[in-house]
Amino acid sequence: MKPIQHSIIGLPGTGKTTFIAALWHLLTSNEISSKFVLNDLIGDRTHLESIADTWRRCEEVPRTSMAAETKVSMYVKDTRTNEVAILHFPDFSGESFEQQLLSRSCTSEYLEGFSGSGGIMLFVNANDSFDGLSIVDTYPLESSSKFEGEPDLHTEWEPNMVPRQVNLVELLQFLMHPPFERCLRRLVIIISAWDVIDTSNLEPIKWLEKELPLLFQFVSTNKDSFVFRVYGVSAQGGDVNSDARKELAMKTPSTRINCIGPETNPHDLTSPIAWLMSSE
Ligand SMILES: Nc1nc2c(ncn2[C@@H]2O[C@H](COP(=O)(O)OP(=O)(O)O)[C@@H](O)[C@H]2O)c(=O)[nH]1
Ligand SMILES: [Mg+2]
Repeated sequence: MKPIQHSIIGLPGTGKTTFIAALWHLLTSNEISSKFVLNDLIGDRTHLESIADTWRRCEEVPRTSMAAETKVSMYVKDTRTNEVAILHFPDFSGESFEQQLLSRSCTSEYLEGFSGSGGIMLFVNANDSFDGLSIVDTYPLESSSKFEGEPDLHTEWEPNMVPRQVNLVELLQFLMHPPFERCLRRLVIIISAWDVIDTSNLEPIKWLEKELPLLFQFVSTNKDSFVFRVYGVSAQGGDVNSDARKELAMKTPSTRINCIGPETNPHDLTSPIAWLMSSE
């Protein structure tokens, strides 16, 4: 049996914890068929049970603080090949990625996560309408709130001063240089909160190309470092802080999940990970 560590990259609020919670529910409930199933229960499941419980109640999962970072493990069996694997996912806090961008250094645990044969899930949130605003867009706002001629006292750089896609490209670029091993990595880009997209047959890859063109261009051109797929995922099924919640709560929980992209059934959240594990 091979233990596989998949790594997760994503800034705060991009749907990482909600994805893991929905995945755990899907694997433990057997409500729908999926590309892989749970083979056995291993390890400490306290964190998984707790976030999946919240998810089942149609509530927002708690924010993952840096202190609450955990690695979760799932012992699964591929339903097509009967191969078994232990999947490890670190539920990193988004702030730890911001910290990495600020200090240009990472923890040994993060480095180790990229040393095996596992793939990467990179999260972006479709509900993030402010990304891509450039200094040209924000200048009128900023200049009206300042006295003319006032010097800009803010000199220290922070990740939120540039669009999030710039930070994501930077995080991927780190993986292409030592101490990370130079190799071809499988990467799935998960566009979370896909339910906010109102164009029903838009392909997730097209959304990425239009909304995050820098990230799209980066992964498309660095073919010797990344082979990628894009999925649109609604792990919650909708906005649980809106009127939609009542309707969501009446559904069989796993059917709230939507996963749009290559080779997937509509509710099968295991498809992106199954591709990370496959060798096709
Ligand atoms: N509409 C919608 N919102 C979502 C979905 N998944 C997550 N969110 C929201 O996105 C925010 C961040 O989610 P979370 O999983 O905590 O992100 P993390 O910080 O990356 O772990 C929360 O406000 C969630 O309610 C979804 O499928 N649909
Ligand atoms: Mg989180």
